[in-house]
Amino acid sequence: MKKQILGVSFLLALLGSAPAAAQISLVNPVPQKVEVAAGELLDAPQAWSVKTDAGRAESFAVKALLLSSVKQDAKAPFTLTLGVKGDKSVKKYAKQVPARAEGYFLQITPKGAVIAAADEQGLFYGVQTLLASVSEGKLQPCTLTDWPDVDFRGTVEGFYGTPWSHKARLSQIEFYGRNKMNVYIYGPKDDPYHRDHWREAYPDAEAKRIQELNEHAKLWGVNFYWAIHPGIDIKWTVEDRDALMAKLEKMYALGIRSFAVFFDDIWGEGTKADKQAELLNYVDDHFIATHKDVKPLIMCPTEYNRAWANDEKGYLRTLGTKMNKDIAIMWTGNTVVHCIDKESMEWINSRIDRKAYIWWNFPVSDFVRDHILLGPAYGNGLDIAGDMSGFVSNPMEHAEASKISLYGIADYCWNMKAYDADRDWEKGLQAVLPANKDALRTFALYNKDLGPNGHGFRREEGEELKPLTEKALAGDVKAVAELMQKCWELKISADVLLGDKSNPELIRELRPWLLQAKNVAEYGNAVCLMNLIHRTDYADGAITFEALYNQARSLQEQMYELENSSVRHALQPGIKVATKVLLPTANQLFTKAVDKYNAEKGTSLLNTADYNPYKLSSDVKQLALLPVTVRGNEVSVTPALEVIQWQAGGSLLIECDRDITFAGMDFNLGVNDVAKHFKLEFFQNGAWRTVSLLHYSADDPVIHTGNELGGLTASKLRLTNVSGSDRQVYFKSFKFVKQ
Ligand code: 14T
Repeated sequence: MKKQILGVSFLLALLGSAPAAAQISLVNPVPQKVEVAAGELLDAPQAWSVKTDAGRAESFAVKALLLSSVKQDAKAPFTLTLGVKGDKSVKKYAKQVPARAEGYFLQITPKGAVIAAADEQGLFYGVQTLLASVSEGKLQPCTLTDWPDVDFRGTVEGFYGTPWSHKARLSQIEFYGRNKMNVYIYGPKDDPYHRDHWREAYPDAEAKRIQELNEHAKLWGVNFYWAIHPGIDIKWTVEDRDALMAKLEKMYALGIRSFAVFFDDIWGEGTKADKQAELLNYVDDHFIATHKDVKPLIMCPTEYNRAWANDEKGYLRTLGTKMNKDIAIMWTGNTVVHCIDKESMEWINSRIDRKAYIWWNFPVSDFVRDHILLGPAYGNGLDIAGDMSGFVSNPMEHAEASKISLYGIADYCWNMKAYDADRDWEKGLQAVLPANKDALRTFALYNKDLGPNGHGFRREEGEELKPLTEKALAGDVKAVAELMQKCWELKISADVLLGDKSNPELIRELRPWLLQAKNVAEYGNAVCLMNLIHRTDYADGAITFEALYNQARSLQEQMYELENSSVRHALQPGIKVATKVLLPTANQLFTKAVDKYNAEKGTSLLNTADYNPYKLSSDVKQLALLPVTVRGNEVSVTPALEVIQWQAGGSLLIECDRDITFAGMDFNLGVNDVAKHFKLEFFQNGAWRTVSLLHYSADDPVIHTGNELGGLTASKLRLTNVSGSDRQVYFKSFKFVKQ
């Protein structure tokens, strides 16, 4: 008897063969069609004899078997028959092979297994499915037919900040192969040969590394796309066109066979649709088309999201009509960071006259570097597989940690209708850290949301705590005690992870947040106890309220100090953990307990929980949420990634809770000769006092303060656009130094 399951395993559970489903559930993505044969699970074979056509044995798909712990032995009774449609070895199964690119048919019986695929890539995926399903020493007799919903699936290393290390990239590529993603677009914003110095060839050492990545990608069935970002300073001249062609040819000579050209996040000359289309058509006709083994070109437009699209000027429609139809156009959705639904796909596809290639800005965190995003990948429509030409995620600079959500994204792209973000989150955590999955899960519960950010993109975090926190805040002591338990769990998980030896790179990435989680958990503990101390059933009287109060205050300070310490990664403004529910609840409980104590005892202990001495505010929208960060004596505002629309009269205000004596200050608005348009003032003895601004040279955008700043003491400063008109500037740096 055979029973049919489509992705979900509940049917099997009902019929009493749950272990079978467990075995198939090791496979990611969820296969399109599985028929599980009745009966016992088999023990995985120790060895198998591999049968293929002679030519096929050399295929990367067959070679992938060598990584398995199952040995190859021509005499082994368990046979493994592999082939691509048309091969003699799998002739008998021709009808079973799905007529879909990258599809495969897999049959497992007690005697052996057969994989018959639509193409080599499909054969590779059949092998991956088999390897995943034997990975726990058992084998499930079954018949499986599988293919991807979306043709191109993977990631774009497209974030600002520290690019991934070579080792991290190698590991990513393997992960993509195992989880059936076939695209890795190399486009780190801070690789100079990708963007700032796009015309220049890579030095030998870098070229060699790219070559190695590309070779590695071939072994894992991943198309390595090399992206170039010429838009910042391109001139629409023959010279620049030739410079672009020459660079592409150079990359081709290194072995690269897939290419992308990005025009995002630029302004001025580079943004013209007709010029971009003309250039890319030239590249398409004279480079892509003339090299027969090159994949279709991908481009990222300047108006890459709906909020930025100017329908009247018709940038997108120009690309749609003028640019060759085989060039894919990337798209981030309704805004820069947004989930994708049917309606938004229809909107963009009708303008670009082709299916958009989705660039999903999740789990990227380059605009909220004080958070780490370990939550599930949810929110995209499950009915849009047919509306897109590809789907890539832009991940975090924390490569290992990104795998948690990438695991789910791989599944989403492959089998969209069956996608279940929460199930995949569990499986992803297991895949990333099998040795300490539970600890990682607990920790990840408090590292999902991004906090307030300019893109307005938020994630669920701590929903499961809400029933408890609401009761705790209403004075329910049992709930407070339970909340304290949660804090303990968080602290334990952080300690366990800090001691993990199974994935050192993951722990290195998580380290700032792990240390902060311990502070948050201890703080939560102290605060809960402050609310329980009067209850003899919870506290024995040995600990005083004052001691707990002092501990909580100290931890507030420690959290702040850790946030501004060298524990942080480069460019990381702070270290935020549990900011959506747990920490705000702890802060409220702190205030509540202190107020109550003050009222009872007639004391006046400080009841405020916010320890940050610096406050930034601004009526310039894009500046209002930027964190203020401290390193030693240097206080700075986190740079913005985007062009700032600084309206006439708009200002930036930084307030400190005490007086500071200034030693120096400079900032960079990315534009030459703009100092004259701004006024800098300091609040001293109840009045605003202006300090002069100057550039050291005409071609240096950095703005310095006049000598009168040195030694000046003030508690706030403000910078105002006094030019009388709106200004477009960058916000590349802003810092002052205390004495
Ligand atoms: F190319 C685009 F699709 C894209 O998303 N570009 C960048 C990307 O490199 C970055 O990682 C991502 C998240 O910060 O968003 C884009 O970067 C921005 C976004 C802005 F809204 C840069 C400037 C912006 F104003």
